[in-house]
Amino acid sequence: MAAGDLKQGRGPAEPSVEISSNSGNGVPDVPDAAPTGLTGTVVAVQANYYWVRLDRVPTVEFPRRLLCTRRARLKKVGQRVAVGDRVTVEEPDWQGQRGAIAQVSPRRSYLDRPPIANVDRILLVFSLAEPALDFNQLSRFLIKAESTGIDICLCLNKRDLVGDRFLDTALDRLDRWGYKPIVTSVIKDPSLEALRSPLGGVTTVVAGPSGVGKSSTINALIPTAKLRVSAVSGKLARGRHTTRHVELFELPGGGLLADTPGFNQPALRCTPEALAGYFPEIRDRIAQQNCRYGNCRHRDEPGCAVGDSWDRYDLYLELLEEAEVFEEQQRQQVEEDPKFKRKVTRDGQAVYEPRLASQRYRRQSRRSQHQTLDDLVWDQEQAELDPDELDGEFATDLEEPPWHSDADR
Ligand SMILES: Nc1nc2c(ncn2[C@@H]2O[C@H](COP(=O)(O)OP(=O)(O)OP(=O)(O)O)[C@@H](O)[C@H]2O)c(=O)[nH]1
Ligand SMILES: [Mg+2]
Ligand SMILES: [Zn+2]
Repeated sequence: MAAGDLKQGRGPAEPSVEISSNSGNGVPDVPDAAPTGLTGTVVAVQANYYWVRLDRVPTVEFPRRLLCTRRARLKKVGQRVAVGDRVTVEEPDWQGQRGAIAQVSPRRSYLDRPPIANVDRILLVFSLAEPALDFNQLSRFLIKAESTGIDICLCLNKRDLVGDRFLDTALDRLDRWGYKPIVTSVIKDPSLEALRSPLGGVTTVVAGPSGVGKSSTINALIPTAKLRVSAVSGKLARGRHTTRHVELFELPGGGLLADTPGFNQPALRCTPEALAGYFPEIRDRIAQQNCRYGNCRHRDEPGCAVGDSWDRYDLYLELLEEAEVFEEQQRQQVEEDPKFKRKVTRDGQAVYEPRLASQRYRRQSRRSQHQTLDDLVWDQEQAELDPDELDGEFATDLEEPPWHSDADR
């Protein structure tokens, strides 16, 4: 049985899916919310109200959570508030358990599905059986998670359903990919000791296919979370765009966890250049020796340091082809669209920017921009979005991963 740990090292991040270190949310770049004021973390959003968990309260009798509104000034500047945001709270009404968010700190990271700020880690849960471990699917989830630039902790659950031999073979294979998963059984060993250290003190999003035990895992770690556990494993509710609520639950020893609904096939949309950085095997080989040509796609180029003698090589080729098709489609689509213009950045990357248009157009087009140009176009108009439109809830789509990364624009 292998004790898990975190994957080492990162590849070059692709700009379009890179998690921004700045908020891009209209807040000046200050280290953190005012040190003298009341500070806390937004743990849930309900319509225009935000539940803030305060870092500390003046006396123990005071409530630790306040239901807050957002100051009109923040609304005016288009400052959105998301779950995970670090905020300063003013005018606390301790008896009524109310307050007002006066300031939002710059975000370290931002995921847009579900919308959560300051995520430190993705806990990727797969089950060893029921549903059966599908290495191809696991690989796609891993690569999608890698593309966010956020740390990944891989967990293989339902240990009780498989024998030692099966487990060892799976662990060997994942080791060759560069991952050392944590092996759990919520049913047999609900203490989940091995997960406490990687999850302690950080904000983690739990993701993975349906029925693998994500909600069960959170319930075992945080009994007060009381998340719904699906009776029939692996069955997805019918229908697309089901709206769900996102909430951060606090671990008894510190640290925050968010559940997400299961998805079965994440769509990877990235450039061919970025793809290689999402494979630890490629990163490791390149760290030891560079390919002869800087723009090597590691297919069959002369002087390639990566080669073809590794387990996921065929998958890499498959995804490379998908990435090339995706890139070409995006290029054609954008070039034919008079609403966008092509620009080349200082580091030679082609980016597409919306041409200036009327306020009316900008509002109407925002959603379609996101769907079609998601990973390619910087959404410079985010600040103009109605801030209450999406806060705290997210649309799910069976072809989309729940933790799709949207570079914080
Ligand atoms: N045998 C076994 N069953 C488990 C284990 N963990 C969870 N389950 C069962 O697996 C089923 C699915 O668990 P959930 O926690 O709802 O799975 P989920 O990943 O949250 O699923 P979605 O919400 O659909 O994405 C439930 O019937 C659980 O009781 C485990 O370690 N072993
Ligand atoms: Mg669940
Ligand atoms: Zn190469």
